[in-house]
Amino acid sequence: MNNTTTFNTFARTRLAICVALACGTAATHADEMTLDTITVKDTPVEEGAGTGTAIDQSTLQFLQPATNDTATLLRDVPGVNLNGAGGVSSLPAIHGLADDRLRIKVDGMDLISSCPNHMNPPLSYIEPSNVGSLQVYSGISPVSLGGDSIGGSIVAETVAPEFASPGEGNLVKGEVGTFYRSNNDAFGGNAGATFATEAFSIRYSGSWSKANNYTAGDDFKTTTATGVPGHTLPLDEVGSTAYETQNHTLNLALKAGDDLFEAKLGYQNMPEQLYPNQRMDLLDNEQKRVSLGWTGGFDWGELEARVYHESVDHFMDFGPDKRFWYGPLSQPPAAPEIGTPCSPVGFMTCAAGMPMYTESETTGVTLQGEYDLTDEDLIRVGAEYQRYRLDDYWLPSGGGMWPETFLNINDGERDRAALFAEWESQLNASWTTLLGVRYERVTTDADDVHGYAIVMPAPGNQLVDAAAFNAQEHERTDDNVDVTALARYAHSDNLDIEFGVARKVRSPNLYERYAWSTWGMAAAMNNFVGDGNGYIGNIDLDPEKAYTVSATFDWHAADRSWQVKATPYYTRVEDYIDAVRLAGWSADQFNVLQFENQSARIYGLDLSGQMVLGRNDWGEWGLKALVNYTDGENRDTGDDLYNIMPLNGRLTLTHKLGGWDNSLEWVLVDNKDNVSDVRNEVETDGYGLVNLRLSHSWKQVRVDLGVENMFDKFYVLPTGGAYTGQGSTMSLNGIPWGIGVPGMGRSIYAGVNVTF
Ligand SMILES: [Cu+2]
Repeated sequence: MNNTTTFNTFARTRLAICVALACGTAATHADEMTLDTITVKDTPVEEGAGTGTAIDQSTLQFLQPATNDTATLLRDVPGVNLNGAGGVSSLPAIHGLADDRLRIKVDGMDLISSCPNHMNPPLSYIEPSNVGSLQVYSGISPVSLGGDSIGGSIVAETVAPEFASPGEGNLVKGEVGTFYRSNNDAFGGNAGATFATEAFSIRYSGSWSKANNYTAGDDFKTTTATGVPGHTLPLDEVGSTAYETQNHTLNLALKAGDDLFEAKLGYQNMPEQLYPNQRMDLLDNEQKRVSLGWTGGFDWGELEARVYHESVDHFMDFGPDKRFWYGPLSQPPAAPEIGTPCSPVGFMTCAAGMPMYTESETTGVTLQGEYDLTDEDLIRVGAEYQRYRLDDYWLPSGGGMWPETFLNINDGERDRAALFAEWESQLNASWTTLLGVRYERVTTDADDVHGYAIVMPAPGNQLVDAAAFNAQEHERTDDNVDVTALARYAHSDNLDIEFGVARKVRSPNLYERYAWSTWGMAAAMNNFVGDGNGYIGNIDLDPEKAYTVSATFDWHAADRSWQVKATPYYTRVEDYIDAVRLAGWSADQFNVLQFENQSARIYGLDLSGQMVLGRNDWGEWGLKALVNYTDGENRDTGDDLYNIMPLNGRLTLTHKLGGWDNSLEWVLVDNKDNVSDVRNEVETDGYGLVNLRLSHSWKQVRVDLGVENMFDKFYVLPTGGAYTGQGSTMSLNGIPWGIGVPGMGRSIYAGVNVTF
């Protein structure tokens, strides 16, 4: 068994365990349970049946030089699209559900974004070059991998420990890599080193990357903001898209008989990540994490335990592009040079700073066991506990934002305790079932707050709002029950069918419950969706409850030389946390909204296929295709849900010859005219992009060369939110409404990786 082996869905967790064990002791066990072991060749993305998709090493290697944003490694997975954010932290969406609605695990930890703009989502802590495995459960994810989420699950692991082969002495190996991308002068490098004996393994890996703002495609140099006559913004350079980040990990592993002990330490230092769709920029993020794990094999099955701790120090203020005030609209300004010093230039003046701090501590314990009931039945039980503490406060500065410190979330607490059980059963040669139930208790709380002012004058109703918040009981306890039932049916050598139903529950996050200020400026700071609006929390929010039914039909040749998969799905979410209008709401502008439970439904279809075209003197040729369709509606208001990707597809021609591995991609996206009215979401035009990727591998050297957006097409990201990347952002409508964030223009990239 190796990494190019795809298992059926239910054996998927076993693959994860196998990867964690470097396919050692668990391999035999996993093989036993594998009903249908399929080796997929010549395809960068491995697709399991239905819910699970493992992204293989060749795809990871193929995309690594093109991106520092780990979430973008998921771009070929059916049902997944990416919501634009900062340059290294886009938010994956599965079937229209994103962010906290998904369960994203990094090395077994349920990491939480600690920022009122969710600038530090879980995958931003793992650099693409250090991703060892990435698995997506886009349909119904088993309760053992879900919890406190209503969409799918993403399981990311850093590179698994390697041990020396018996009798071959110590293992010493390393790698170094570097890349450059032309559009935004992105440049960086990574290095890794492993030393291992047969029982002990230590691996360090580190990476650094830095990029300037990117430029949009060449069709337009400027665009006129809708509804703001004469006000133009320079859009060739997309403001607030630069970044710089550094990641280090140290992984230790010890093998003793059937036991594996692991310690994983991580450190991130991110000096800058600017945001084109938020009013603030990340100007420092420091994360420290440690995860200790033990996996033991027994006659009856296996046991896995983990303890982890993470601390995050996050700081936001205005990056260089947001420090300018454009002046009166009667005097449209010339395009300011990015990075011009802060002294007044012409009629422009400087925006004062607004220092904002977010600090969190997360501690977790997980225990999971697998018990072999019979040869055909397996029971998986587990318990999890997570303790999360959050402080979000803004130091006094100028412009009404003083003299005290604004307490946005004061001593926030969110604790989860969960128990689950799963029963996996092979009924006969063609039927497998998985039944799971999970109970989770989520308790949230926060202390009393105050704004910048504790006596009059206090702009924005701060005294009244704080008093109203403080008068309420803050603690809330949710008892959440998840149930999933999945079945897989192997109809013939050419057709597999998998189907399932699930109830999944997610409790509100701390910002959704406890962000308290109705002041436009303060509310605009609480926004995880990048739409430019302000949000007010709601203590009385109930957990979201999603009921999903989905099926996957997988037609294929017996040897998988061709394959077509279709996954229709339908989800109804009771108490979906959407936003509602408040007094003063108006069309075609930014507004202050409040979180409210409503009813929503999402349906759609993922279609994917691949075929071998043939082989000639010039190599092996193949074709892959992918189509995603999602439709989301608020059932209470009839409004469309926010940030739903329009119909989109991808056609890829693949080519292999000797050490060459190449592809030509054609990405097609439809117009977006189903938009959220309550959020004044901007419509976007359809577009097509062409990407070319070439790679050549020798024994120790790999070279990648490619061009993305080959024809330098101008386009606007359909789920990239509102462009707020330039000018002073503190006044809710001081920046023009109606502009989406443009995507990147042509970019040529090159990467080299050397192993030794
Ligand atoms: Cu932030």
